[in-house]
Amino acid sequence: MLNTGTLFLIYCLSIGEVFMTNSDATGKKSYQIQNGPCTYTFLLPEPQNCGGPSSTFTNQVQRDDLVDYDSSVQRLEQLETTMENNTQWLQKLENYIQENLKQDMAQMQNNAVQNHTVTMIKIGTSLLSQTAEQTRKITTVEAQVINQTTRLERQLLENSISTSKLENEILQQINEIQKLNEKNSFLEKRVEDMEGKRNTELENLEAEKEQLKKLVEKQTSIIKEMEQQLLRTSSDNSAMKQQQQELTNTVNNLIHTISVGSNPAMMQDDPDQYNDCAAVFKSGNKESGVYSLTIPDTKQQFKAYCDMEIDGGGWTVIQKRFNGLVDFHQTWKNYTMGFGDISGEHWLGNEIISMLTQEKQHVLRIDLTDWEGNTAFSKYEQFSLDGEKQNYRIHLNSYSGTAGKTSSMGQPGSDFSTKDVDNDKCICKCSQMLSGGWWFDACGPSNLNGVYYQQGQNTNRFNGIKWYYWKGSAYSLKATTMMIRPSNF
Ligand SMILES: [Ca+2]
Repeated sequence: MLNTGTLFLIYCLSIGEVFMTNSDATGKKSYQIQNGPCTYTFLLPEPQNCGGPSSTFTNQVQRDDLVDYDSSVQRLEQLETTMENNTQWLQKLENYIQENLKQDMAQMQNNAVQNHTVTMIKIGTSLLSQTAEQTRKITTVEAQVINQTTRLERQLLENSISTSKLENEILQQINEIQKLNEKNSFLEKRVEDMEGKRNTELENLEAEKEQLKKLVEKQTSIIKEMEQQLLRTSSDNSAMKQQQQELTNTVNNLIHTISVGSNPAMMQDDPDQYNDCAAVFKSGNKESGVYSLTIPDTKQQFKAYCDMEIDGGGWTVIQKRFNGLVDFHQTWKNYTMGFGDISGEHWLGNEIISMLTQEKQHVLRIDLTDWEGNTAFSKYEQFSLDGEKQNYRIHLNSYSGTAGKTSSMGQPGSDFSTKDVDNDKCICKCSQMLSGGWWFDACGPSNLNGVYYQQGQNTNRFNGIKWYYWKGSAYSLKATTMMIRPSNF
C-alpha cells in the first residue's frame, strides 16, 4: 500500500518547491507549492491509526487466532478499496494539476509574451519617440545650417557685388587720374613754353633796360654839364650883381659919408662893434644893405644883408630867394658855413645863426611873395638853433602872421637835413626827395630851400619852395626872406 501524502509530496517536489505545511481542525493537511510566479495550495486527508493499530491488530490475531480473521479480511478489503479510491483520486488530481499546469504555463507564457511585447512596445515607442526627437533636432539643426549657409551665400553675393562696384569705381578713378595726368602734362608743357617766352621777353627787356640806362646816364651827364654851365653863368651873373651891389653900396656909403659928414660910428669903419643888424640900426645906419658884422665874443667877421625897412627894421637876413640864380641843393658843410650872394640869393649859415640865437633871444620873421603879387608873413617871437652837435635843431614859439593860421614849421622843432646828411623822421631821405637843406620832419609842410621854379612852372611842384598853410603843398613861391632880430629890439 502507498502513502498518498508521500506520493503527493513526491509529485509536488517534481513540479516545484513545497515550502509550507499546516494541519487544520478537520485533520486535513494543507500544502503550498511555489512554481514560478504561481502558488498552489492543496488540502489532503491524513490516515488515522495506521501505525498503532497494526501492533494492536497483530496482538489480536495472536490472541484470537482466527476468531477475528473474517473481520480482518473485511477490513483489509476496505483498506484496499480506500487505497484504490485514493489512487483514483490522486490520478484525477494529477490530471487536474497537469491540466491546470498546462493552462497556467500557457497563461504564463502568454503573460510573459504579452509583458515582453508591452515592454518591447514601450521600448520601441520610447526609441521611436527618441528617434523622432533626434530627427526633430537634426531637422532643426539642418534648418539652422541651411539658414546660415543661405545667409553666408547672400553675404558672399553682396560682397562680390560690392567688390565689383569698388572695382568699377577704382577703374573710373584710375581713368580720371590718367586724364588729370595728361592735362597736367599738357599744362606743364604750356607753362614751360610760357616760361621760355617770358625768359626771352625778359632778356629783351633787360637789353632795352640796359640801353635806356645808358641813355639816361648820357642824358644825366648832359644835364649835369648844362647845370654846371648854368651855374657858371649864374655865378658870373651873381659876381656881376655882387660887383654892382658893392658899387652901389660904395656909392651909398660915399653919399652917406658926404651927407653925414665925419660920423665916427660908421659901421664899415668899425665892424667889431656890431654883432647884428639891430645894432647897426640902433647905431643910426637905417639903410638896407650888406654890412660887415662880428660874431659875438670873437673877432671873426662876416657879411650880412640888413633889412632896415620891414616891421621896424634891424633885421639880419638869414635866407633870401627871389630869382633862382643860386642852387640851394647844397651839402651839410655849405649850409653850415653859408653860401650864395649876400646881396642876392643866399643862406647866411647855420653856425652863425646858431651863435646869434644862442647868445640872446631872437624873433624870426618870414616874408613870402607868390607869383600873383601877393605877400604874407609868418612870425615867431622865439627862435633859436642848437649847435651842430644837435644837428642845428630849430626851436620856435609864439606863431603869428598872415601866411596861414597854422605854422608851416613842424612843432616841436626838427633837426636839419641836407642831401648828404639825413636827420629827418622819414624812412626816405627828404632832402634828396624834395631838394635843399631844411628842418624836414617826415617830410613836413614847408621847405623854403626847395627847387626854384619860374612863373608858369611853379604849380604841381612838390619839390619847390613850399609853405603849405599859405599856398598848399604843390605851389612853388616866387620870393622868400627869413630874417632875425633880438626880441628886445
Ligand atoms: Ca630819413
